Amino acid sequence: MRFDIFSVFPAYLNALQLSLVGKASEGGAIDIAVHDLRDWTEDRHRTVDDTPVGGGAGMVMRADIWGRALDSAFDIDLGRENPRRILAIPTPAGYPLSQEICTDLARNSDQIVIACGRYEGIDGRVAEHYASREEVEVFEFSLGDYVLNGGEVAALALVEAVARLVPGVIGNPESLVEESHGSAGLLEYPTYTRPLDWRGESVPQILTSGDHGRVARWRRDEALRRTALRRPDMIAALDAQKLDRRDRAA
Ligand code: 6GU
Repeated sequence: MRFDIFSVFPAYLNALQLSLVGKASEGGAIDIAVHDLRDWTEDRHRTVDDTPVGGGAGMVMRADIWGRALDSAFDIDLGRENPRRILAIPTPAGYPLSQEICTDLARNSDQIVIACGRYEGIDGRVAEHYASREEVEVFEFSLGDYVLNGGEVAALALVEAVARLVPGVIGNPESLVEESHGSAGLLEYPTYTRPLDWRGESVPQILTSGDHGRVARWRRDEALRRTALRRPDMIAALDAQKLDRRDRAA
């Protein structure tokens, strides 16, 4: 899996050299290239934006510059026939990013090109143009209902969420199964470690009982309670067939 990230603040993406994602890219399971959008400008001031047509506040990033930059990434030979290439554009006006989408991207895509906008965003023709090219799928995505100043933080989130699901990136695939937004459709239950007493707070006694059945039931109850409180939308979306009698009582 190859990631190409375009930004006017490429240093923002230095964090990708750290931690698990950094190790995976050193080890060769994934490839990450960060590009400075200004490398595709043609004027002395390396201008990437202009005023919005029709008026309004702020500046809009120019389609001509984005087009040259993105073409350079989509021209890269990925060493296989008909690779699946994604153009991911972070925007608060995008489709909500989800674990399901990240899983699909990790398993089934060959290249994710991320176009990080700043200012009032990227000229709308860029998304339209690449959506009309049959070798590219466009995915305009949002992290949630709040506004960031640019796409860089969202790009970091997308790369980390997808890269950890690419086969061979996480050492222990078990750690992928029971987490929040996994197949159970519930938030994850709380976890604890030693010391068993800390500042007058003790670890729930059931967890030290050695009774695996009761531990599993307690965890499921906690996951349900937490999800009902924090994410009532997820409770409403639960498949009633997957709930047992104890779930309903809780
Ligand atoms: Cl993906 N981009 C920006 N600029 N703001 C956001 C976002 C993305 N997701 C939530 N807010």
